[in-house]
Amino acid sequence: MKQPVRIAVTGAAGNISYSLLFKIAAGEMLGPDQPVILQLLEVPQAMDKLRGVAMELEDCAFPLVHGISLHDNPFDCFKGVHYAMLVGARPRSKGMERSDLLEANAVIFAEQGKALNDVANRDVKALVVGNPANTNCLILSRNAPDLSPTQFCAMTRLDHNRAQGILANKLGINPGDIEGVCIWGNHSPTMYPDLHHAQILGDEAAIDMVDEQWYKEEYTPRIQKRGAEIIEWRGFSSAASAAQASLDHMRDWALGSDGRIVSMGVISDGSYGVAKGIYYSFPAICDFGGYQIIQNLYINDYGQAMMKKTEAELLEEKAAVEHLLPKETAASHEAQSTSSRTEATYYQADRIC
Ligand code: NAX
Repeated sequence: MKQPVRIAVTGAAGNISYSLLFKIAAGEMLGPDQPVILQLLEVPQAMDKLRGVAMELEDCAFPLVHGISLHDNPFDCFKGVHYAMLVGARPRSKGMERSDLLEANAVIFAEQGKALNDVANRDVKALVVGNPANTNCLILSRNAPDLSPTQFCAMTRLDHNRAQGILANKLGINPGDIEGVCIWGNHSPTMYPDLHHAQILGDEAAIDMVDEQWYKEEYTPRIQKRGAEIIEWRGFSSAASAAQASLDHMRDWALGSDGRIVSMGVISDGSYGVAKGIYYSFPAICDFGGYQIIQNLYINDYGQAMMKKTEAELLEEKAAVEHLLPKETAASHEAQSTSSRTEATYYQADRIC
């Protein structure tokens, strides 16, 4: 039996966690032979609700769960954690400007970054789900100067999965037959869902199988605004699909993506001309517990304009919280120049160009 690993989940009494925690406990994230200790964080007002969730976890009698602890303080919650799923965030309330939302979350993620820096396992992998995810991730990482910025990611896997699922439905094929879909940029309506590198069953270019007008005028805005579409129909924001995506992201990051391309919001090292130092979603391959940004994909003029637009939004968000960001460290400079290693041998770029 393997040693248990410690997994922190924040916002653990919320909607996404209500699905995510049970999947982790069932072994869907790290495998059926990996015991886990769940360290759950909530705000003080939600501790009773969290206790109820913990009771339900207990009632499932999951053999892989070797412990559950409940916290209202990140410095206690993050002690020794190997994985941190940061789901909890401050939602936008009435009358709140975008800059207020960024600042309110900056406070939360600055504290959580300091806590990870001080008490987490030195190899911790932290995934930010709570919105605005990319900029929250930047704040988190900058407040954890002893950890590498490559240990932090913002979640764009839900957008990636949506892009794959909706394309599969359009073409009448299985989502598993599609490879190479990717999301560039921010987890927001400026993101760029890119089909130009996607293939069907390894030999047909997906972009050739769809009408250009449909791709640009229906598909792209639909992926960009899918969250709002779900709210319109369901009355609540995406929860089960977000839980599944966060689990997919962490599983692939930890165990490898088996040669498949995934979308991850990672620290930009300047690849594709994207400004360094922001968390931008790139196509990546995961292996050996790390990720590599895929290099040398051909980006047409349309794609370049889309990528610039979402980059500009991230730079604006960064500017709005700049006064709250600690100075960059030598480690973060190094990560910005080394997070994508072009010598990757296990990925052949020409397969999908
Ligand atoms: P809920 O409002 O159901 O749950 C959030 C929970 O976080 C609440 O229980 C709240 O008490 C807790 N919380 C707030 N501040 C906290 C703090 N400082 N420490 C610990 N817990 C805290 O939201 P839910 O539907 O679960 O969504 C969670 C977050 O995911 C939201 O920010 C949401 O916008 C974001 N999403 C991100 C997605 C992505 O693709 N990156 C997609 C899904 C989702 O919209």
